[in-house]
Amino acid sequence: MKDLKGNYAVVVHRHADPDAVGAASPFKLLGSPTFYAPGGLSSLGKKVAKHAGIEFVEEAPKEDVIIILDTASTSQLPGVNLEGKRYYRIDHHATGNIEPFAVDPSATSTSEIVALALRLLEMELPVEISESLMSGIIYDSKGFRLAKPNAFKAMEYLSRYGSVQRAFSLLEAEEIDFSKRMARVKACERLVYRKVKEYLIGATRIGANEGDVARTMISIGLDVIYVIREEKDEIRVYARCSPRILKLGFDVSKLLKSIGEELGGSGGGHPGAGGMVIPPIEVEKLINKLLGRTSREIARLLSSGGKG
Ligand SMILES: [Mn+2]
Repeated sequence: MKDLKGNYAVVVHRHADPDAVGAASPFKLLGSPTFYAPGGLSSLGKKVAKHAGIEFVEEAPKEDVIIILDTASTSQLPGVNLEGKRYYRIDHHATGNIEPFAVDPSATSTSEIVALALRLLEMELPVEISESLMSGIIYDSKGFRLAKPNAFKAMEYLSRYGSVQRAFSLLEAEEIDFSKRMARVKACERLVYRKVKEYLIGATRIGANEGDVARTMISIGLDVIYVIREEKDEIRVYARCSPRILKLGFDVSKLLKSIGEELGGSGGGHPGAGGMVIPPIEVEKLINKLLGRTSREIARLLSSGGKG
């Protein structure tokens, strides 16, 4: 592609993941690209970008030639206008409103498509590029669980130039920071829980990191958790559910909507994750109400045989 000789843009989707970033990495070997992530990078995406030695700008590209990676639709590219530009979409997503250039829906990752093209060109790769591409393949194939022969063909080529082990370690989450660990421990200390048959429901209070605390409480074994955060003139409640209780037909958003309205506020969300904002009340009372109503709802679902 003669377009890749001079200045051009490489663009990845919002919250770009290791596959998008991995697929972008070898372009730094071709001409003088600028890398754009108009919707930012995910935390693992950042880790891979750092490893690859590329910096992304969080804005819309200015260049006339654009390589679009791992992105099928303009809704994934906030603020980007493709009109009048020469663009090339390299991707493994089948459907979207961006004209395809090299799109293979049978590939498990965009990194795989890019790696196989480099393999055809018999490119010798720097170690950080081969490892970034491998991490993209590993990430999107869910650790090879979804991989097809071409993913291994790409891995065979890439592993000549880098370490598979380092590619895996790029995908390990960063160490949890102190404030998060502190919030998790406090949430456990303040946990109030009840057992309803074989289900565990609970509530806790915390001043920050509600989302992480809620996920942690589900991962330690609760089926429904309410994380309460008291602010100056309101109380916020975050809720999460286990897949186990969702199978029963439990919908926490309905419950929070009705309790929220009763208490002069509002609530909603999805069956498995919801929120509620209400005027200040005594937290003990609120916990009793949340757990009481949740127990009754579970009992009702169990007696009606679920899904009702
Ligand atoms: Mn992908």
